[in-house]
Amino acid sequence: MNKFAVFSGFLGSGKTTTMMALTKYHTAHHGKAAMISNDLGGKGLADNRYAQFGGCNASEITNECICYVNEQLADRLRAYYAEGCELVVSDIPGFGVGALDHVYHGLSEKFPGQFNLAPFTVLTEPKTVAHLRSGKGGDLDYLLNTQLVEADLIVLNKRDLLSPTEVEEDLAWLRQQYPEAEAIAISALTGEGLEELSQALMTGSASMRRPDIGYGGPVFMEAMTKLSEYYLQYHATVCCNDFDGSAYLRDLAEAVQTAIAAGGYEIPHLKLLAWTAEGDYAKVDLLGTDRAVEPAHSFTGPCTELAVVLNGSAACPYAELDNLITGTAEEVSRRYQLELMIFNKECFGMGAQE
Ligand SMILES: Nc1nc2c(ncn2[C@@H]2O[C@H](COP(=O)(O)OP(=O)(O)OP(=O)(O)O)[C@@H](O)[C@H]2O)c(=O)[nH]1
Ligand SMILES: [Mg+2]
Repeated sequence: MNKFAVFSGFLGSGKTTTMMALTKYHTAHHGKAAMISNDLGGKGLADNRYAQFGGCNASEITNECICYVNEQLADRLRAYYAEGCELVVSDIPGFGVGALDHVYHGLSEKFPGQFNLAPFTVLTEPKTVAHLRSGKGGDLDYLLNTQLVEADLIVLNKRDLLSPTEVEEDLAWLRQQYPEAEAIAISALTGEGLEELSQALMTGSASMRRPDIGYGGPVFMEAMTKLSEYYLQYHATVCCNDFDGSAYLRDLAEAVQTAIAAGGYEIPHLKLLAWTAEGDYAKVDLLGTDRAVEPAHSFTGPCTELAVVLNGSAACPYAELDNLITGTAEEVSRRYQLELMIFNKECFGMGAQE
C-alpha cells in the first residue's frame, strides 16, 4: 500500500537527516521510498541538494509551505507512486505548525480516497525534551509544544546522545504529556530504530484528529513574529592557488555564531552547504549560539571555486539578520581571498516586524 507521511518538528531536530536515512533504509530493506524537502525559500534548498549529494531519491517543494500547495504535493506524490515508490515522506518548515489540518485534511478533502496517510510524524530531540521538561519557558515554547500536540507518532531522534535510561525517561515523559501519540526513539545518525519507524509508517495510519492549536491566534502570531528566514546562494572563486573549503565553511559558521550571539539573538539552525563543479561537497550545521559547530560532511580535497548555499532560521529581525550573516560571509570570504558572486539572496520575517 502506497503511503505518505509528513515529518514535522522543530529546526534542527533532524528531519532531513532522518528522511535521508529512512528513505535509504526503506528502499534497501522493503520497497522504494522518496523524500521531499519543503521550505519557504526559492529553488535550490540546501536540504534537497544535500539529500541528492547523499544519493537519496529526493526532490524539493519551494517558496511555500506544503500546507498551501496541496495540488502541487498531490502531483508530486502521484509521480513518485508512478515510478514505483511505496513510501514518500515530506517535511514542512522547521517552525511550522498546522500541517495536520492543512496537509492531511487538505489532501483527504480535495482528493478523497487517493492518498494513504501514515501517522502524522513529529521529530524531537533530547535538547528540546529537556527544555520542555524543565518548565523554564521561552519565546519559542508555543511552537515546540504545538508541534508535538499535532503528532500521531513522536520520534525522539538523536538517541545516540542519551543513555538507555535517559531514553526511557524521555519517552515516558512524552507519552504522558502527549497521550494521543505513539512515541519511539531513533538515531538517524547510527540507524538505530529505523526499522521501527519504517514499520510504524507502513502499518499505522493517520488519526485525522483536529486538535485546537490556536492556529493564527495571538500566541501563534507572537511566536512567528520572532522568526526570520535567510537564504543566500553565491559562487566563490579563490584569487590564487587553492583553499580548504571545509575550513572555510566551518570558519564562516563560527563567525556567524559569534555575530548572532554578540547581537543578543538566537539561531536555532543555519545550514551551510558548498560544492565543486566536480561534485565534491561539504556541509556544516550551526545549531544555536551555545553549541559547537558540527561538520556533517567534508571535502575530499582542496578547492579553487565553490558554489555555496546558506539556509537558516533565526530569532532575529530580518534586516539585522541580513546585515549580520551577509556581512560575515563577505568578511570571512575576504580572509580566504575569495571573490564572491552573489546570485540570490532572500531574507524575510515570518510575521510583522517593526
Ligand atoms: N547526534 C545526532 N545528531 C543528529 C542526528 N540526526 C541529525 N543530527 C544532526 O542534527 C543537525 C540537524 O539535522 P537536520 O536533519 O538538518 O535537521 P532538520 O530538522 O532538517 O532542520 P531544519 O531543516 O532546519 O528544520 C545536523 O547537524 C545533524 O547532523 C542523530 O540521530 N544524532
Ligand atoms: Mg531540514
